[in-house]
Amino acid sequence: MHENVQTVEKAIVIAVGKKSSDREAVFEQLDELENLVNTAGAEVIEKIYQELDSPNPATAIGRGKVEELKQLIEDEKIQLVVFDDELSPSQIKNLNSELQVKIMDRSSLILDIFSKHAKTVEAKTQVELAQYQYLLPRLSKMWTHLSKQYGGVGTKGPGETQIETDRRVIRRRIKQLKEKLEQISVQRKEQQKRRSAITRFALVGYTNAGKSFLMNLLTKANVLVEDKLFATLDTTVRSYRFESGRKILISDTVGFIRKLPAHLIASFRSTLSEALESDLLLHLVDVSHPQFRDHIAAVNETLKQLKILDKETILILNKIDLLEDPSILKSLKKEFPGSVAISAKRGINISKLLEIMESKAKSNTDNY
Ligand SMILES: Nc1nc2c(ncn2[C@@H]2O[C@H](COP(=O)(O)OP(=O)(O)OP(=O)(O)O)[C@@H](O)[C@H]2O)c(=O)[nH]1
Ligand SMILES: [Mg+2]
Repeated sequence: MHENVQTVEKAIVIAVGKKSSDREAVFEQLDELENLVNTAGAEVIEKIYQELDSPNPATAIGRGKVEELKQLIEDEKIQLVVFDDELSPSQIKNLNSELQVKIMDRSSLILDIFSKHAKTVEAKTQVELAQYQYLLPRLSKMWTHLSKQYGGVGTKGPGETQIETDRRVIRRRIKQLKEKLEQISVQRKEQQKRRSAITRFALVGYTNAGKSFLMNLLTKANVLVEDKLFATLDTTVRSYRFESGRKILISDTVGFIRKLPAHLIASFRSTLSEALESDLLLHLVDVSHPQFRDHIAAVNETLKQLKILDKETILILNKIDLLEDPSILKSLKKEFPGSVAISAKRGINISKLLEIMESKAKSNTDNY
């Protein structure tokens, strides 16, 4: 749906929070938003945090801040402003006409990244579905302003076709996309049925936790590993054989993030079906990240939305090579009993992890 990035756009990221908010957490969230903006191909020039008791219904930020922004946009030649929280259609409209630059919120930014990273037919179909679902409720307000407002990073606006489209056309397209995904999911179910006798592990976790790295280490799957958000948008399944000869399947899939748009999660059900259908989850966490506890909560929240509730889960504390002080590891083990601490990169504790996985696989098949 979007063109490629031609020039690096300059961006501002903004968060609005209550006076009582934990400032450190808010700035971490702004850092994450900056990371998302970079991943989408733009450069963050300024990070702004405004404390307000409640967001301004017209412009999210206060009147004075809007004026301040205008000046900054002019001085720094800013082309994009991204808000951490979801904006209402009228807020987008007002901000756009005041500031005369592209306005995005976290949801539309994530959608933009997904659309850029989608490679397979399945991922592309799911992203397109999510984009239309994001657009549909915003259509009435955004209608005449669509050309200016709905566009990804590095694009001037939507494709020409979108401007001309009306709801009916979009609804029809949504229906087609859903049918296409249904077909893909039937094929996937067939494959899954054929493999049902073997215990299946699904890697899940926050984006950039190291899922694909661990997948490659264990199975030589050769999936893409990158120090960027949402490197993986597909699902890869590979078999692994323990030294005893016992075989299991491991899947690697799309990572999660806080405030992942609900329609995006819904659209990705097909890709996530491997996790939905698995016997056990391997929940991988990057414990070197200062906000990793929030990451665990965000992943659990997403699993809940996907109705993956009581699946047996092994919590894997990854990237322990980056912990500065060994005493941190000790207290983490106390805090997360039953977890296993590893470094996929340095190969630390992998045999311990495999031992736990094998014993879980054994009791899983014994239950048949
Ligand atoms: N220092 C360190 N880096 C690691 C470790 N494991 C993975 N990484 C790095 O973390 C980054 C992200 O790894 P990926 O495997 O792509 O992460 P992912 O969880 O698959 O991320 P998404 O596909 O975006 O959801 C890469 O740069 C890896 O090299 C580890 O144990 N220690
Ligand atoms: Mg990955």
